[in-house]
Amino acid sequence: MEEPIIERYRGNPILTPDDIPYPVETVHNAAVVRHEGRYVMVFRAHRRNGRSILGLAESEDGFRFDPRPEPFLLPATSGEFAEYEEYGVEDPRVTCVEGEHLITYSAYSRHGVRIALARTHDFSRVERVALVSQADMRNVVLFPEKFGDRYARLDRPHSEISPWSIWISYSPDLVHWGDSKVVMKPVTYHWDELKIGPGAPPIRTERGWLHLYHGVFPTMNGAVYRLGAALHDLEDPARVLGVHDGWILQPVDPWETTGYVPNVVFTCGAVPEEDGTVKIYWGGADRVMCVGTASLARLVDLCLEEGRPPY
Ligand code: M1P
Repeated sequence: MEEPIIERYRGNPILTPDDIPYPVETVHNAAVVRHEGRYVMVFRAHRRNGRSILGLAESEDGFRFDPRPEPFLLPATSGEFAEYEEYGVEDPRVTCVEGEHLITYSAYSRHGVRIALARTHDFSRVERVALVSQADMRNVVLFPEKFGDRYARLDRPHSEISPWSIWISYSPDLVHWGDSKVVMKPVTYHWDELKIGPGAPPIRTERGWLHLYHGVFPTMNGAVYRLGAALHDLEDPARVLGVHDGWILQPVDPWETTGYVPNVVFTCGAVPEEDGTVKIYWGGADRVMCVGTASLARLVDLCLEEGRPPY
């Protein structure tokens, strides 16, 4: 039998609502980064009112996480963010750029969903920077390096004419974004035909930026969320060198097929290791957190050798 592309950790799920020392119904869609020799996870959690907050957990080995006693980021109740976070904060991504950890997350309100940006140096103090998109936008991931003097991000705006595609945008200051271009689209009658969205912040490899994204297929039994891989040019990240034609992970384990939303694996973070592997983190059925390990070289090969054009 062929080796799985992602080897699931035998101890999955690695974090569940029962592990959290304050009341939550879910622990999912977490960003994970390394900070001062430890793994830091920023996760989304539903409260019993159905609205989300962000929590934080830490780990020595990337597998066993200890949650902090208090939430990390609650929806703002005053200031310019409050009006746009009224319904909750969701799906964080953390990218370390020039020594600071930048957090993008979805801010939900009666006005729709838009992206907010916050920053932290130590994961204790967190400072909101700006709302960096209009509605409706979800799933924004920053590249960990600048291109010339500009930051870059992958976006997921929504339009009825070109639904749920992945775009790229640039900024001189992290606040004002533009020069947007479409880079990848869902493919008809394919595992990611309904929608795609940026997943983990891109990882630099010798052959390109590896981007792990999610793709959605509509079935008679509801949507199925899977993970895929794409490779972007190192110098010009708007150029997609290849997209692996198949998925790299699909819901299989019981905590992926059943939960808050069934049949979902959804990534917001992956940590490259010195031995050429990458730890990929995903939410299972929007309820628990899971992790698996893959070879970076194999993921890149899949994009280049078993790839399809981006659209
Ligand atoms: O329920 C599955 C996912 O649905 C949304 O994802 P997308 O933006 O791709 O539609 C989000 O609500 C996400 O949090 C959730 O996991």
